[in-house]
Amino acid sequence: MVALPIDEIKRLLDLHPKSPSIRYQYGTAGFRTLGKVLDPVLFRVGVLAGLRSKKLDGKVIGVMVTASHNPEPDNGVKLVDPRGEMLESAWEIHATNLANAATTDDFVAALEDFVKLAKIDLSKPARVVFARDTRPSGPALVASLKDGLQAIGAETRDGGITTTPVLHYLVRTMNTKGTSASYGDDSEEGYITKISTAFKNLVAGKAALAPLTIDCANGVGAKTGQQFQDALKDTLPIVLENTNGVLNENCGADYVKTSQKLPPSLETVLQAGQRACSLDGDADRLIYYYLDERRQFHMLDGDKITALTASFIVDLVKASGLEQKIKVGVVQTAYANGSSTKYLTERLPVKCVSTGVKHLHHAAEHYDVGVYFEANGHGTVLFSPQAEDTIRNHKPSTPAQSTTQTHLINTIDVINQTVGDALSDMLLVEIVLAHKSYSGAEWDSLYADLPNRLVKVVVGDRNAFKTEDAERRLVSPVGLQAKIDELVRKYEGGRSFVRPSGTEDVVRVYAEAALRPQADELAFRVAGLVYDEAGGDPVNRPR
Ligand code: G16
Repeated sequence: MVALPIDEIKRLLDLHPKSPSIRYQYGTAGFRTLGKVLDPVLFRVGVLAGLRSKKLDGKVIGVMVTASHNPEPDNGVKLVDPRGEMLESAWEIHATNLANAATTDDFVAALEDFVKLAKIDLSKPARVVFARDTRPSGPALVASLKDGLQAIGAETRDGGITTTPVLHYLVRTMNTKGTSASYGDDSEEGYITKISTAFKNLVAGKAALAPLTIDCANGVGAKTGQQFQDALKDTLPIVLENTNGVLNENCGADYVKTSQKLPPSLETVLQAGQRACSLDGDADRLIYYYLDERRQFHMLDGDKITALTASFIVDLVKASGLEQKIKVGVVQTAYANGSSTKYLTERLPVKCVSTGVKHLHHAAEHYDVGVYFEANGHGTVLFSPQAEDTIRNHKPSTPAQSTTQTHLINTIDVINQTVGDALSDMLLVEIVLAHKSYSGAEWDSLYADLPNRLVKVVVGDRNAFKTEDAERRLVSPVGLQAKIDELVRKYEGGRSFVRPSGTEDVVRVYAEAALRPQADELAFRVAGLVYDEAGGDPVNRPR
């Protein structure tokens, strides 16, 4: 029986002490808080990643160091399972327990208990690939992660500075290398080549694409965007903006979605009628927009991306003669605009799940082709292995069917199915716009969004907020939902819900209504109810 290398773990753990006053939580997208307090967490995550790999017989596990859309001083870390999906949720609680073990002895005891409980065979190898975004706190956190990986004896690969979706891609390609399920070459170049080749195939013969401006949120997407720029050249002229200022400040997908306006830095850059898009800090979210002739801003968010891409795939499936064999479905969250849900349910099966890619991804796996995008622009399209086989092995009966079958195959390759990927999603959008000859305005006119508003409320303890019905209703604090219901009834087309964020120490309030002033008023009144109930300085905020 191989035992845990306790002495080595203790020696290295002592270099990364935990402050007793901080409580960490593995949330919607891993651990996320101020970068300067994450050092002990990274070490422990390194050990856990090694154990996860051993549990899965030495399959490669990914670790991404990022806080995505959060402000620059924040950082975070999340684990990626072998097919490139998020860590199995049953392990999240163990991640939280290990992160919070107070002393070296507590950590070792928790580790030993966990190894027994999870029946981990320590003689198995551990293989881990990690990467980070551009945050200043990244290098020190990666050093701590490496100590954790060394302590558990993991074989490691450093993916360097790259986007979250590239890291997910690396995990999947490393695990499928040389098998019939191979997902591509296991390198960043392999990722760029696979996606850009499929893109070029899909737009070949279409009218030349107008230049596309990308707001890179001053994040790592600028680097990968540049790689696509080099690979695509004139096929898609790309203009990169916000490439090296303060991360996510007054720019990026979250800024645009939440404030519903253009990043100020694009005001002088963007021409009327021209389309542009924003990535977030680690390039896994995408929001499009354009200015009309009066230079009025129009946003094309994750819901609009769903409507556009799902209908394109449905059309290709039909035109290939596969309509009876392949069913396309959609997954959304409570944040989906009511108009989008109405539009989509009239055409396709639609499921609503809790916020967080892991929930959407799993629900999408139940369809032959599952299209999932959160309204915030985080999402992708999943083809089940059977659907993919059916598409690839289909015998078309006409030349037209053969062409669309090839389009479908290229569409599969342009999409990063491991996780939401802003740049791959962006190329998918560009393909659909090219095929349908749509301008931003034509895409926008698929349906009209209900006016909506998203606000944050700072509360003493966000964990006091518990929800049900895919986060559409509050069960705790008791009585608050009834007050929200009473308010909502007063607004035509009103809808509002409240949920604790899993990535920031706040409670989020969403509201929509038939008219803009009403949506704003409803959001602020519901926020007022939340503040009266629980507002205050967060008890757990690290300083
Ligand atoms: C993460 C998750 C998303 C989620 C978002 C906001 O995105 O991956 O699924 O929608 O957080 O979550 P919450 O409302 O719980 O804070 P990102 O882009 O920040 O990694």
